[in-house]
Amino acid sequence: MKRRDLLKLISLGGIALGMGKTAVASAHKQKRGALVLSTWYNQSLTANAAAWKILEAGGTALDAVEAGVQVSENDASNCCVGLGANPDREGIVTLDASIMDHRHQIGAVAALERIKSPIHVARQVMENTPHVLLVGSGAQAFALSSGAALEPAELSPHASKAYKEWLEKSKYAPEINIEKKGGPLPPGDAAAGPFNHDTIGMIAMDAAGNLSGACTTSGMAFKMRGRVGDSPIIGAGLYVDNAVGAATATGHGEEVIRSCGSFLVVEFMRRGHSPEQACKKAVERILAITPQDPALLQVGFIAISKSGDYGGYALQDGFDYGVMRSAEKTEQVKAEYRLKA
Ligand code: SD4
Repeated sequence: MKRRDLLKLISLGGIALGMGKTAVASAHKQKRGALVLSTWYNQSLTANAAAWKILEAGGTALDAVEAGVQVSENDASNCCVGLGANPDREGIVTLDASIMDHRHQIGAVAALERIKSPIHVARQVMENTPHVLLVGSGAQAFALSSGAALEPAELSPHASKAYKEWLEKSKYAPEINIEKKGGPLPPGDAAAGPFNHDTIGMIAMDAAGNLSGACTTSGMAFKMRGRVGDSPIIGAGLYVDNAVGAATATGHGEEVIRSCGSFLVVEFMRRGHSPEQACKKAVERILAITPQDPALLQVGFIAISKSGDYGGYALQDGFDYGVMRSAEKTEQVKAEYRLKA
């Protein structure tokens, strides 16, 4: 099914693929049990469904989040995840990813080129090296030595078109996520226009009650060469403390790094805040500390607590996330947000 059709079905009430309706954010109380959340409407339902297959078969949250975000990595039409994504301002696709499990094991890659699944390489860094983050050509060499293939350097058709359009002005001004202006656009195919986001961050709890998370992205479209965002930075784009909860972020990575955003969300949950409250407080921290004009920023967080509650919150309108709790119960939630007009 094309993602645009998928979106239509969702707005009609989600009759396909066992989907639920788009919900409005509220307090989400949940008894412990398998659960998966991921960012952005145009990919979260399909990614969650892949993660769910693993969770319902009794698999680990770690395996689930890896398989879940790989749906986006493998989707050549995705503007912002995997090798089909928008390039940096030199026209080169560079990918960032991180993964974290319930034992505080972490792995990440940044500025990785021509490798299909950055999240898998991040997991290999976690499991097969004494390190936690590999970057650039070293990360690529590690991926190749670990069995990955070197993929072609060509841009996908939609990325090539978007890059050519960007080159006409070559304006270096990372922009706010486009949904702000009037709600969600159709999914990120060429016709949908210049999406500048759609990082997938996914967090999950398995049947054993263990938490894990994964985050993977091409980062900000047309970024400076060498720019690394929050997604591969543990504590910023992703954090898991199995005793407390898990959180992941999307949006302007610089702000998420500045605030140690996902770590902050988990720490607010440790102090007793609900996942949504914790996400809100982290957004408010960003508002309080950013030297940037907040009207030009977007940041969204999602979180799961150890008790199985979940929530999300964003700085601006337009952030949604997907939630899946059973084969029948899969829905998209429009996150509450802080900057109201
Ligand atoms: C970054 N946080 O590299 C990522 C971008 C993003 O949806 O989330 N896009 O800053």
